[in-house]
Amino acid sequence: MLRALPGGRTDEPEARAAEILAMLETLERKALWLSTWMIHNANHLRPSRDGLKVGGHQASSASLATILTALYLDVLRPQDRVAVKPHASPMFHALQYLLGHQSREKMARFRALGGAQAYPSRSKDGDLVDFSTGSVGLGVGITLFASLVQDYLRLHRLTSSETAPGRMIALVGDAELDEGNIYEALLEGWKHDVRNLWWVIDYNRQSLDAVVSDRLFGRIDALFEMFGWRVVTLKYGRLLQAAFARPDGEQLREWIDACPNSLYSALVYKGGEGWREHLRRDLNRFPGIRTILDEHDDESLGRLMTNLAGHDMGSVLDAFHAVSDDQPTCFIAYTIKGYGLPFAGHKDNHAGLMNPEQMAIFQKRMGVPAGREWEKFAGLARSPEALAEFLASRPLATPDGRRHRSEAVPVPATLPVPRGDRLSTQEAFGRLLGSLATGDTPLASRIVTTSPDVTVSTNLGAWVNRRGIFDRAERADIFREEKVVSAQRWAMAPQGQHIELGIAEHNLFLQLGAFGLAGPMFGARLLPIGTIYDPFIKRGLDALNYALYQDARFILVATPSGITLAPEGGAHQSVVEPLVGIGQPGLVAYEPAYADELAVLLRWALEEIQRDDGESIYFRLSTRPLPQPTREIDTALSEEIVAGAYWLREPAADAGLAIAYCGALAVEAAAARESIAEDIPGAGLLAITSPGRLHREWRASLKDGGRSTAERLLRQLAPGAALVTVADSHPATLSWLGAVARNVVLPLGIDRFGQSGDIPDLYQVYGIDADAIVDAAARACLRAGS
Ligand SMILES: Cc1ncc(C[n+]2csc(CCOP(=O)(O)OP(=O)(O)O)c2C)c(N)n1
Ligand SMILES: [Mg+2]
Repeated sequence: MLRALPGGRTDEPEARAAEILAMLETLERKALWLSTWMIHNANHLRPSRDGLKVGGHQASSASLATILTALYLDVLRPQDRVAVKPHASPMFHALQYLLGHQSREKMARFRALGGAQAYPSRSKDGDLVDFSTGSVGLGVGITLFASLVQDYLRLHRLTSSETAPGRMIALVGDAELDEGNIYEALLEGWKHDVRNLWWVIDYNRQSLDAVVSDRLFGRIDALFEMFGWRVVTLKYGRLLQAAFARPDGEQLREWIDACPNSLYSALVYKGGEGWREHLRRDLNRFPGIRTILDEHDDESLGRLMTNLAGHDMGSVLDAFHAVSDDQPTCFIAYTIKGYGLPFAGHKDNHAGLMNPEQMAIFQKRMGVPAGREWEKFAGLARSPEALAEFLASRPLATPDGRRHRSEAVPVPATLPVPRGDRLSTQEAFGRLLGSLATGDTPLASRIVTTSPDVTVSTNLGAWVNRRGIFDRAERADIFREEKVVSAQRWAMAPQGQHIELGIAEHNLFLQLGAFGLAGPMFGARLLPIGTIYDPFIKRGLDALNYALYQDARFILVATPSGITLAPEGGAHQSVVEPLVGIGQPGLVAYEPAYADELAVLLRWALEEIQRDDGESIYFRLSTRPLPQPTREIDTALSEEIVAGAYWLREPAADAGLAIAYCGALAVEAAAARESIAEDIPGAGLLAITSPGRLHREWRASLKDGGRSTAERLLRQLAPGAALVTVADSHPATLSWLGAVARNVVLPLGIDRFGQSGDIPDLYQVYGIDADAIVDAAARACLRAGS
């Protein structure tokens, strides 16, 4: 047997190897105790103020005790990055505590404000956590995209190739494999030939509700192999293997292999007596089995029958250390949910908590003296000095090298404004990126774009033609070589700066999330820009939220949008996305109308995503060409554009009406203002570039007593003036503006599914054309006057 040695060396003397194994087994025992105690303390000992169950997952943590101990205390190197199964958080924190990177106070405050988080969190738990997890499936998927980012950085020579690449590792619950995003990621990863990826499946055959189907896992290994992965199955531990090698031992193996998941789980729970009863019934005719049964008392029989390889430190270490190449590897580790705890194997144990009596028995069994529950080494067979020395020798003993700071990429003071009589914001975006692509600037070299098969239709073509598509290998553009005329040049090379994804929006957001963490995770900052059709943000919304929860920084360009996309019809016309833009933490949304606004905003966004306290940016763009204003944007105006609003037409002093619009409705809003000029002279025309930014600033001002941009602008109107708001999205996007300076608001927008049509028809049917605005203005003025 290959012995586990620090850093995977196998040439040290046997005795040393055995000592390391024993140390790891000892510390695994302590980690199991601490994780269980942490949850017990939170639920039974910490005073409750609200009567809520605090929760925590003792069984799920125990399931990964051996694997996590092996990884964190032996296998991992500083450059490796891990997504830990969310409900193994306590076990993860316990191991960090043993390594000296987590405090006792934070563990004692597990799931309390400021304490260790319920699920590992990059932003809340700090440097210990590589990838946040919580929404199952996403932590798994992002490791794949992170491996692609690592390769991208190395091939672009943005990070050193002197150290070996890190392994991107996901610890995966078996029921987590029901999440479809995992398969979307697998497929994409295969296309991009990802490397250095390990997915370790905690095959405890249980989900939250039940025992998982026996049939599923018959398929899993074949599935991974189909995608070019190596599959390593860790099924039986050394005790069971020794039993199988005895006379009639094969019968025992066959019996376990044929044992349905639910029976195996039930017997794990029942213990030795249950095993004996079933084995006697089924295998008593084999003398070798009778001998085995006679030799084992109930307790040791239970230990034998649950000796799965995922709880056998030697087997786990062997499997991990045996992988020395970069082929993606799936480890299927057979484990037991709640291993070593009284509810092991019980189908209802997912949220189960040991009661105080069970805990007292467990404490005794673990040899932990009362009052010394939080101590690192209390009750262990080894001396504290030897254990401390061992821990200090581990590759992850120092926390260095897990989080990097990277230099900011300089952004020019202005970007050239795309010119033209009529331009859409989407066209302007394509031209802005196209012109950035021509420059040999640090900025251009750090931009990376990506799109789920809508590169061309979101206008990234000019950028891609100039900067190329990323691929590990050089691949020619065959159409070009064959002299077939096309506007798109799609040569692929390791220097390419665009990642072409298949149509899976979850993958887009996981890819943006991974690119957006390149700085802190790998030490080289990238400025990611992803394009998508606006309505399909919903398709990947959880992955977007997940990327932002980790404070990944990127620019999302969503185009086309709204019913303005007219003939494409209701399935493609977005309605609620601007509300996501307002409500989504970590994201600031903009919906500019004009090319010059977008030039200001894109420049600002490239800086904002680099600021320590910055955020990611979402641009909602349109394909509708609009006549462009002739103006120079000065500093004051560009500040207002970034702040979220400015007067396109200033209101007269004490005007009784203003029309506030977003994006492409600039045309209708201006036309409506013209047509009411005679009846209501001096009405203001308020361009809203960012409802979300305005809203947030307004709310903050209510606390700090300052005056927000929205209030400053709206106070230019007469007190109680009428305000018509109009947006190609749900009316709630802007209706709140009425509360800022107590205007009488009449909100127009879309609150039904769209349909095919042209812009005049659709704007009329959905009540956002100039006539509807005029009508609304009249009604709002009446209400304001009454
Ligand atoms: C997207 C999502 N849906 C539902 C849940 C609730 N949930 C948490 S754990 C879990 C079951 C996980 O089972 P498995 O992955 O096998 O983990 P283990 O058996 O190790 O606890 C579920 C449904 C979740 N966290 N995320
Ligand atoms: Mg499970």
